[in-house]
Amino acid sequence: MRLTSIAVAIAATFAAAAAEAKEFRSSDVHPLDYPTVQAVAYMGKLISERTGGKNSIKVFGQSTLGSEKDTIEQTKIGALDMVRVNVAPFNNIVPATIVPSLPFLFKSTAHMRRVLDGPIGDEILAAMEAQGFIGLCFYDSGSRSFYSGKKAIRSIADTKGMKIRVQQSDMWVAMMQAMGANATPLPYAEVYAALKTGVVDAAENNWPSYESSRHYEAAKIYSLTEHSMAPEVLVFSKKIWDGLSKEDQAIIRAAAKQSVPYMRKLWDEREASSRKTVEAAGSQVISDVDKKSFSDAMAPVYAKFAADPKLQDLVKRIQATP
Ligand code: GTR
Repeated sequence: MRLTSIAVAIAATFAAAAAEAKEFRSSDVHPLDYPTVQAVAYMGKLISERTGGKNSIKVFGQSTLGSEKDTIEQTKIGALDMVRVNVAPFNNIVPATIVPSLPFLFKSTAHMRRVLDGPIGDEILAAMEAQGFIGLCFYDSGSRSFYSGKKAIRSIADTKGMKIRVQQSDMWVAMMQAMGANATPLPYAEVYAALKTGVVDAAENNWPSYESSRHYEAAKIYSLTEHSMAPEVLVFSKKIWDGLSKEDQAIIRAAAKQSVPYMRKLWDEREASSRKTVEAAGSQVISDVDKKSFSDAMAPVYAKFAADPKLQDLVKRIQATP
């Protein structure tokens, strides 16, 4: 009798656990070997270990679930559990995300990491909640620079009149306008064709994206303007989050934070190897760039997009961070 009731109790426990078992779906625009995708997969491994296999993550790469803008919307309504995107497509939704996207804001990779790892980073992540997103962590995205098949970009005189693809953000459009360019906002998956067919004259990105997207085949001149260090961000759907136990939430938060150093190691390696790959394939790297000609022209962008006192304060605190 006793044994039977114990067996029944055990079976019931297993059934409950199985019923609750969750495989969170996470979206990314990059291929499966890219550092952001690898980091979220690593985070999934930690979650699975810490929940005895109950919870896990499946990452869908290469925009298979949609563009960043679309997958952010899916995450908001709870059709998708998680999404890893750049902060840029969040700029129009969560104003605080504009700040780390601003041109020439961070002084170095170390500075950017110090800021985002500290209270300022946590404040920006927390600002996402009011819009339906649990901001889990930032990942590195290096510096973004221009590339074109048509000409080298050495100063702001060169961007005048160019058609340049940007991410889907009003701040990014304004940044290009301040450089005298015509901004064309496009989803990432459409950039290769846009470069090939001449819909745009140039795009801009970091080394790993320039390489893994094969944009280097269509635009061989990479000019080291390093105009923005807009980081990546990983968010969870608040709609789904609110239905999770406190314990599961804590496990997810901790695993996300722990995936950051893992990602950075992969990132540093990938930045170096991507640069080598594209140079070996014939990309020309322009390093005699007059960055000051660009940064001097950015005042109107700050004036318009960081005008809110809260954002101004964030900018000041970032600038004052050693
Ligand atoms: C990459 C970033 C993507 C996406 C892409 C783009 O560097 O990792 O999330 O923002 O740039 O330019 O659309």
